[in-house]
Amino acid sequence: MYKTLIGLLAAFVIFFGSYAVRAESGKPVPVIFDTDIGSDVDDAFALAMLHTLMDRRECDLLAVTVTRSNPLAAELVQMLNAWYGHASIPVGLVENGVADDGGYYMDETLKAAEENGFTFEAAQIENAVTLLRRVLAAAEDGSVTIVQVGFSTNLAQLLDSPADDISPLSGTELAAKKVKVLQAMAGIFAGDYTHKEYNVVTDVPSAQKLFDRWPTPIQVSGYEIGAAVRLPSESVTDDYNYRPWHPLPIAFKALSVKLTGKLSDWATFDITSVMQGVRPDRYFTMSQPGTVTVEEDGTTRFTPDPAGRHRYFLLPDEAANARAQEAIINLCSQPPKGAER
Ligand SMILES: [Ca+2]
Repeated sequence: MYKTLIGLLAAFVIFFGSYAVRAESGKPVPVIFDTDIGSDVDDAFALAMLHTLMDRRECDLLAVTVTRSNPLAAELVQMLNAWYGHASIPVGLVENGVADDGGYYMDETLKAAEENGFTFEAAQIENAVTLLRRVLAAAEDGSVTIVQVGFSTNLAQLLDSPADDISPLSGTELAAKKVKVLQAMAGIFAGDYTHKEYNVVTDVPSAQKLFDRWPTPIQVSGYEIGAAVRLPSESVTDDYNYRPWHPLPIAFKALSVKLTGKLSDWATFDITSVMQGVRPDRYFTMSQPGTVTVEEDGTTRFTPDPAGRHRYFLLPDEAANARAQEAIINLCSQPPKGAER
């Protein structure tokens, strides 16, 4: 009799114990997206995927901070947020940043919004570091995933930011206290190590500071990962026709035609960091721990070290690559819910 009761009790504890674990893991991942949107188009698709994952209650996009030193980039983020029905997400813009060029598709995409009569209300664009400090100060300890898919300018400035009215903590202390993991698309860790990856080489001092001083774990999607997992151009032409107009195919076509003269399959660099941030270890496996070093010329080096805070994405095998590609196709093109457009 007692045995049965104990058995029942044990079954009860196991059942509800595992339920509690699942309920906990079902909480949306709080995400800050830091992007150099405007040159390559993977930033726009990565942002679209975040909106989809937000609709699915898998993530909560707390803020988007822009590292491209061009107000058009922040306006484009506001427009995309609004198009996906999340116009109230705060947007920050870098100060004293790099890369003020107009990129390859910002004009065309914003113009399409105007021509289609798409209007929206959004909060004023603010200073990126101020926004980062405010959002981190308000977050639960150890909860935030930052996805950095451009230059390291904003996060390096955050590390240097002193205590202020927003928080008595310095930026480094705030990051240590509030951030769970930093997902970064940067560098190269397989193949041609002399390759100077764009996000790193565009602002070497900030990348050096980030990998030297960022206080939490960093998982790095190197150039080789996004280059290996392709977004098929057929998906962009076929899967986004559910609305009278859609900003993603417009951005994609403008970029692809400018750079390759036609519609081409595209690399998925920034998208892979979003996937690992919101659905950790589902599509990609990580290296052993170690330390990423950024050289003066912008090349990157990984030194294994059991006490290191950094890991890089390992190249997916054929089956894992196909799984990741299918998820990208479906999640990036998923129709948003609840928005007027
Ligand atoms: Ca990018």
